[in-house]
Amino acid sequence: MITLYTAPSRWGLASVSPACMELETWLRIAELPYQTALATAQDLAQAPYGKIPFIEEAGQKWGDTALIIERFRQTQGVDLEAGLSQADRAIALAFRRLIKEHLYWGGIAIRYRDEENWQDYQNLVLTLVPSHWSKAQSVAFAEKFRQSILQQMTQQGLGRLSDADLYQLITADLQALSNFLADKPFFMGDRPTTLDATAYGHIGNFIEPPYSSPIVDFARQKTNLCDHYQRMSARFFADKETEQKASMLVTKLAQPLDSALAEEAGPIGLSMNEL
Ligand SMILES: N[C@@H](CCC(=O)N[C@@H](CS)C(=O)NCC(=O)O)C(=O)O
Repeated sequence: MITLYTAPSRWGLASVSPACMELETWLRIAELPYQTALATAQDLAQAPYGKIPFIEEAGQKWGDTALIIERFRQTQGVDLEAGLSQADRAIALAFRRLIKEHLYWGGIAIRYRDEENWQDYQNLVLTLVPSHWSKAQSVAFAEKFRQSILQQMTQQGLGRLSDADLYQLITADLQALSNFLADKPFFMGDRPTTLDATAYGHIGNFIEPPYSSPIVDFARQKTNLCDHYQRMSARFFADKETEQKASMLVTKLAQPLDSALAEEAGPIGLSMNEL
């Protein structure tokens, strides 16, 4: 059995890590059975390439989404690109790189560079921390993690840009994706391919979290990208949505009714009628 080491599921997303959500979606499109494990700080430190997602299979760990997918292509004979021409494969690969190597950093800026959003997002980073750590240790870990991610963004180059310049470049990526998807059900036509898994994991992580940013506003206005996100959720994650709604209901019913009702219902939140 494949174990996928991933980040927590929130806001209706399979994972708050776009790359983890991409790989989980790919496994579902490919219909490969897997189980998930929440990565801890220690898992991350020992992960191949020091990042999530990674998988464990038959006692061996494998890292990097693209390499894992390639490995499954070779070992399991799964090729989601089967039937695409060489030119279409090249286009799909270029879009995947655009999403993972460029657009991704726009999402990093929203969570890690914006002070207000970070105040909330750090709670998710803290889920990596073992429960026996003290509060001071945990807070220090979250801050160090933040600085390491922001440093990666500076080294990549996009971290050196002003918010206005970053907006210009990142929204151009979103516009290009929207133009390319146009009115097709999936990026490469009638069937989902790896690019749909990549786009789904990343676009979802822009539009679902309750973080304010002009980039998020722009993404939410791209109706065909939002519709693609909904289509992928309904087709591949209908079970997770039901699961999350059920666990939110239990949490809300455990709260005093007034505060549960006062809470704003997010994209997967419960409306007052559902309560
Ligand atoms: N190219 C890698 C990128 C993975 C990646 O960037 N993972 C992030 C979470 S989305 C991570 O582990 N960041 C922690 C770190 O860089 O220390 C893949 O697609 O698997």
